Amino acid sequence: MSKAPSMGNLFGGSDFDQDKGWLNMPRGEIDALSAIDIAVLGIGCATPYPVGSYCMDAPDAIRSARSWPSILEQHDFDLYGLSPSKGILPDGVTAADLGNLPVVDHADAKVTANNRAAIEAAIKAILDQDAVPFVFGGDDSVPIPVLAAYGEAKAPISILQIDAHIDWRNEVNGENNGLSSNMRRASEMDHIGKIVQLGARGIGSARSTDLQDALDYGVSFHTTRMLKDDGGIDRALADLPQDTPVYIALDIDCLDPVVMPAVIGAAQGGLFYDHLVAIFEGVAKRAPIVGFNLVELMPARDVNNQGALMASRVAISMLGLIAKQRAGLTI
Ligand SMILES: [Mn+2]
Repeated sequence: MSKAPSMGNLFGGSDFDQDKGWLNMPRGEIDALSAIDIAVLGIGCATPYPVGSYCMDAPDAIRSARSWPSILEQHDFDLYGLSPSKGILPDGVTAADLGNLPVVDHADAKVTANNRAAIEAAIKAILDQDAVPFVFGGDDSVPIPVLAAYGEAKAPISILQIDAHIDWRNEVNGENNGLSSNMRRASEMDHIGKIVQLGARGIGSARSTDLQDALDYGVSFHTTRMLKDDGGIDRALADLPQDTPVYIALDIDCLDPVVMPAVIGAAQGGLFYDHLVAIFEGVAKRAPIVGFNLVELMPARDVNNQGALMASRVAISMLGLIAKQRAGLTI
């Protein structure tokens, strides 16, 4: 008996093929990526605060939001405009979904140390095989061990952070590696060079001393209000070193809560999808993208799957641009 198509299946639905990965990609194994350009990895948490990680189920929410069988081969107008394409990935570029790394959602110091070690080892394994790590978090503590994995071999690496919050707390209740501290920890890594941070707005966890420390380090900040000014995105990207490998750390709460309800701390006055597309394209024109994370999607707060669909769409835009770079195409 044939199964009647559901309304949900019309545009992806929720029942994608569990044997396949995000966007119906082939599944891959972390130690067997010899012919893979882009490696998708779900990492549900790294160093949660005692309240726990509220993003453990985000990777699967993103996968199931938009993963119908033919999607990778269909034309994407946001990526290719009116030039007929072979799909999101150009000829010769391959991607695989490695599934979810087994991490443990607990704030105990031994547990979080194990999480961070497992994450660092996994990302190192991906980098050693010359694939680009493409990470679905997880809360914003995930980028700390991800960035640690890059090491001196690839130095210097720039970071482009896009986030409503600057994440420069030294510690929160004794925890140094939590989601409020990722950019400060990154700034302490020898292989990290320039840090450009986009999208700060409203009142986050940052204290004035945190902002001052970041400015003293040399961070180039462009607040959401600055980005929305005429030419604001171009001015922001001009602060990113040309042709230096760049890691993109995207906290999905950079988006306005109107279009991204699925976050823990909704902050008014945020970015919209088109801003992110313009930022992504500008980066891809300027420097090779050597890694990407999308963190802080909180499915429990989602409304009509809108947040998961948005996260998936944003990630497709980044996937396509990294793929174009790997193929040597003009952005
Ligand atoms: Mn953040």
